[in-house]
Order: sequence, then structure tokens, then C-alpha cells
Amino acid sequence: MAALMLYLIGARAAGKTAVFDALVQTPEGPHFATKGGHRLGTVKVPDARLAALRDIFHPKKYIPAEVTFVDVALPANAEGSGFGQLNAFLGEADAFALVVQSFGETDGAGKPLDPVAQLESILLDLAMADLEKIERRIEKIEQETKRGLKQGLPELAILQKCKAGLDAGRALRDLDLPADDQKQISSFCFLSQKRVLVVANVGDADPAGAHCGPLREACRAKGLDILAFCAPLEAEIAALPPADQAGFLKDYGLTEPARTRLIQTAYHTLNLISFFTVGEDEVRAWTIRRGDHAVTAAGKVHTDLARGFIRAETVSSEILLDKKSLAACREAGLLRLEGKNYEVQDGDVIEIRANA
Ligand SMILES: Nc1nc2c(ncn2[C@@H]2O[C@H](COP(=O)(O)OP(=O)(O)OP(=O)(O)O)[C@@H](O)[C@H]2O)c(=O)[nH]1
Ligand SMILES: [Mg+2]
Repeated sequence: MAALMLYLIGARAAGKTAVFDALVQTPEGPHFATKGGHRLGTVKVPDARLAALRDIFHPKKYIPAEVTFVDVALPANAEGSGFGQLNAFLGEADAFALVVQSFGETDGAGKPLDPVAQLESILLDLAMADLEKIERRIEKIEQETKRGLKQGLPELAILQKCKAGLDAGRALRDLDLPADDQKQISSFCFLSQKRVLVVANVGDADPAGAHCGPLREACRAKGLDILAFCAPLEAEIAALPPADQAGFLKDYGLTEPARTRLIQTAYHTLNLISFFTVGEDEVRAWTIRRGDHAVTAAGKVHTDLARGFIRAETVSSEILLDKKSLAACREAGLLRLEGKNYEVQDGDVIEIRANA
């Protein structure tokens, strides 16, 4: 299954690369690849429930979900962020992690540091990249219409709605476009339509971000999730032997490493949950949206399972971990038979029954 693509964006010298380094650091060193100047690092989604299921089933294959972090290299000689030049690349993101400098006195341009202004400026750059694209497309459709071609007209109405929203200072994600409209414009991969979470890159004097009040308030007002971490400190901790990490985190008032917190926040921002499939062959995590039905979950595993869906034998991982086997769950009447429209819950263990 494709990894969730989380792109790190932000102002120049906000600490995108430092944050990325913290996310991909391991005791064996950092793990990443490069692609056209950008860096990509894929990590396994930590999930204590899945690890506990592995310890019961001892499967041949153990397959956690994956997230790919992308350290976006901004075009060197662009004005502003240069997102326009990166449109196609950024369009592949599932979400943006917007890194905001929250340490020191001055920003990358040498101006007095203003994290809220930095956040707003990057959000504006995303919207402006969309606006430029929309204006070019509208112009093209209008020219075609003059020449008697009419097929662009439904699209034109939606684009004008989007343009009006952007002109009024709203991101496309906040316009609540009907699903049909969203489908019509999905091929544009608009940047301000993507979910955004904010990473306050704080100094090591304030590793839990206690002093990020104004930025937190700005995020709350915009409906954006925010988390704070001190990138260089988190990178150092992630490089330690695993047994030593928890103690150091605790010393700094942290409960989980940056990577775990960022992934948890991304799942929240994107409204994602996990379900699990278990067996001697494979114990595996799957990612779906909250509210998805059993038949959608089946389709994640295999399209044939969605087509021939009969029922989903379901039990929560908590109960399975308590009873230690599916047979014991079945005997105790705790293995439920759910239909196509069952709303899958986070942590469900599911076995799909389907006609081949
Ligand atoms: N003191 C302190 N310095 C930091 C922190 N995070 C990043 N830096 C420093 O800030 C500078 C810029 O950080 P980068 O991670 O390169 O920033 P970037 O956003 O990747 O920058 P560009 O890719 O050039 O746009 C570097 O000198 C980092 O060492 C931090 O939390 N505390
Ligand atoms: Mg960088």
C-alpha cells in the first residue's frame, strides 16, 4: 500500500531540513533518499497494538503502515516560496507539514522573528499558486468558449467559485465544495485544498513549545492542528539506543518522540484510522478514513474482496489482545459478523469473507 506522503514546507531557513533530519534519524543513522534536490524518508507508523498482535501471531511478515516525509527544497532564485515552480511536485502530497521557525530572534531573511506572520505568508503562497493556475485556466476556457467550444463550462463555474473564495482570502480546503465539484477539479491538485498541520520548530530552551501561544492561537482560529518540537534535540534523541530514548524524552518533558507525535497529528488532521488483518502469514496495518465502511476496508486489502464481499468478521484489537486468539474470541461470542455498511473503528481486527 502506498505510504502517506507528508511534505515539509515553510519559509526559507525555518528549519525544514532540521525537522526532516529529526524525523528520519535512527540509532543506525538517518534513512532517506534524494529526488531532484528534495529528500524523501519513509518510516513505519509506530502502533503498540500492531506490535502486540505480532507478539501473539508470530507472523512470517509484519507490515506496519508507512509515512514518507519529504524535505521540500525551495527553488533557489524564486521570489517568495516559489511554490508555483513546484506545483506538480507538491501536488502529490497527501498533506503539508508547515514548519514555522519558533526559535531565535530573527528569521531567515534577517527580519525580527514573527511566527504568526510566517505561517500566514506560507498559507498565502499556497493560495496564490492556486489562484495563478485558476486564472490561467479560466482565461483558456473563455478563449475556447469564444471559438464556440462549450465543454469547459461546468468546470468554469467551479473555478470561478474557487477564485472568489481565494480572492476573499479563504483556502480551497475551507470552501466545503460539494463532492462532485471536488471531483471535477481533482486533476488540478490545488495546493490550498490539501490539509495542513503546523510544526513549531522551537529552541531547546522550550522543547515542549510552552511559549508558542500566539502561533497556537492563530492555528486554532484557522482550524489547523499544531505540534511543537525542537528539531536538533529530537534528532539527537532519535540517534540514541532505543532503550535510552524514553528517559531523555522524559527529562525534557516529552512523552513521545517527534516522529510519533507528527504521525499521530497527521492521522488526526487527515481523519485517518487503522484497521488490522492478522494471521500466521501476515500481521498488517491498513489506513482508511474515519467513517469508511467495511466494504471500503475490504477494497483496500484487495479489490476482489470488495466485489465479492459477504461479511467482515470483526473484533477490536483490545479484545483480541486480551483473549489471545481469534478462536477464543469466537468461542466467547466476541467475534462480530458485520455487513458492508459497518463503520470500521480505529483498531478493529478484520477478516473479510468474500466470494472468490
Ligand atoms: N538554534 C536552533 N537552530 C536551528 C533549529 N532548527 C534549525 N536550526 C538552524 O537554522 C538554520 C536553518 O535550518 P534548516 O533546517 O536548514 O532550514 P530549512 O528550512 O531547511 O532552510 P532552506 O532549505 O534553506 O529553506 C540551520 O543553521 C539550522 O542549524 C532549532 O531548533 N534551534
Ligand atoms: Mg532545507
